Amino acid sequence: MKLWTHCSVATMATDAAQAYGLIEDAAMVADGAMLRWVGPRTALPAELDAACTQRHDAQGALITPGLIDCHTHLVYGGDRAREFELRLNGATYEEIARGGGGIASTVQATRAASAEQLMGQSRTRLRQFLCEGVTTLEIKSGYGLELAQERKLLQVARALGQEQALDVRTTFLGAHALPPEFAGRADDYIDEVLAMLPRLHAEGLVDAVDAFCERIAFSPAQVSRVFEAAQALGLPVKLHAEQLSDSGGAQLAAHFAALSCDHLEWLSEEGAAAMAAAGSVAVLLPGAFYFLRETKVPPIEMLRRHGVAIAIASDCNPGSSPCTSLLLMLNMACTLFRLTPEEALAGVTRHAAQALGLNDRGVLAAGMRADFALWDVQRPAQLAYALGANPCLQTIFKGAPR
Ligand code: DI6
Ligand code: FE
Repeated sequence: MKLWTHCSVATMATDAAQAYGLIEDAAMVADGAMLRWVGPRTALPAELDAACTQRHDAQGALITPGLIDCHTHLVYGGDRAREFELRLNGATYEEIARGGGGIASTVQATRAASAEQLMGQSRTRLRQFLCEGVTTLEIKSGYGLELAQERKLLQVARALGQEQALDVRTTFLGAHALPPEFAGRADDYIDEVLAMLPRLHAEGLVDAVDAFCERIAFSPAQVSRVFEAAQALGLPVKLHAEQLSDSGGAQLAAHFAALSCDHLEWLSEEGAAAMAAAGSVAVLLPGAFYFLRETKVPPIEMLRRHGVAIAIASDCNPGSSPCTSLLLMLNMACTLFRLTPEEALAGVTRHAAQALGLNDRGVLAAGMRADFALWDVQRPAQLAYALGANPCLQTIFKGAPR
């Protein structure tokens, strides 16, 4: 067993009296990949102390759960710097999408890239997340939009999880955009998505199913067909909902007991109530809000009032959030959306785990995974406060330093 002392631990446990579940002068014991004991050092049972063969002095570091990014499109080809220029010359994200740019241009670049090229480009991005204490990261497909191409993306995502010391969760986002070969035939493309899903699932490539419900993407009726297919396979669903307009996506997703609804700038009261009843997490993406220079802030107060859990994610993607820093998202969740630093940190730990349907992480407590990060800060709020600093000293994944 391994022991860490001379640290304070933000456990993020909900039953704790202290903000952040903070324990000053804490001790943590890991047994293999799991935590055996977390508490005040003075309360550590003597026999556990004696059983620890490896002892680590954390030198006063703050320890938090390993960070969890529950919404990324990390695997893609090319970039969209040209589109960034177009937008700065007056074009809007929606106009570019309708003109065949936007997601479609990334689809073209992604299809043209080999698995090795995608792996290289995506690994570079992933390493930046790893440097900031991320131990679990979700990756969506959705830039292939045909069976072999979606398979390529999901295989690259799985391979990244295998070669790097973190957990990658994969999400099939076949219903992300209409591929050019299906122009004007969205329902036919949904048929295609329904054909892809069971095959990719049978290959062990799919942990969850997502869709983009928006006037520039798919209608609630079309998303509904995808979700029915997911449900029939026993796969959990989540939805890109109410990002640019209110299309009732949150209610639809809640009807399918979605793990999460993501974006939510235009969420209605009915949508929030439905999410609360279904236990769906609200995943907020301040990077996309910032990068698209949106002005409509997600209804935070409404989410709080309905008791909807809030997670924060990077949405790492080439078009609306070319971002590889979850720490920066913590800051933006506070400055742009007015979350408290404690809510923001819960958003990349406990609630992010919930948004992925994982109940063995996101909180530091006995029986949970020994995934945690050591930070060179005195107080947890410093993680959300700094812009562009990376105070991560070390990350422990499944009980081992990486
Ligand atoms: N919403 C987003 O913000 C990303 N996907 C989605 O459905 C953007 C994807 C892109 O522009 O490439
Ligand atoms: Fe997204």
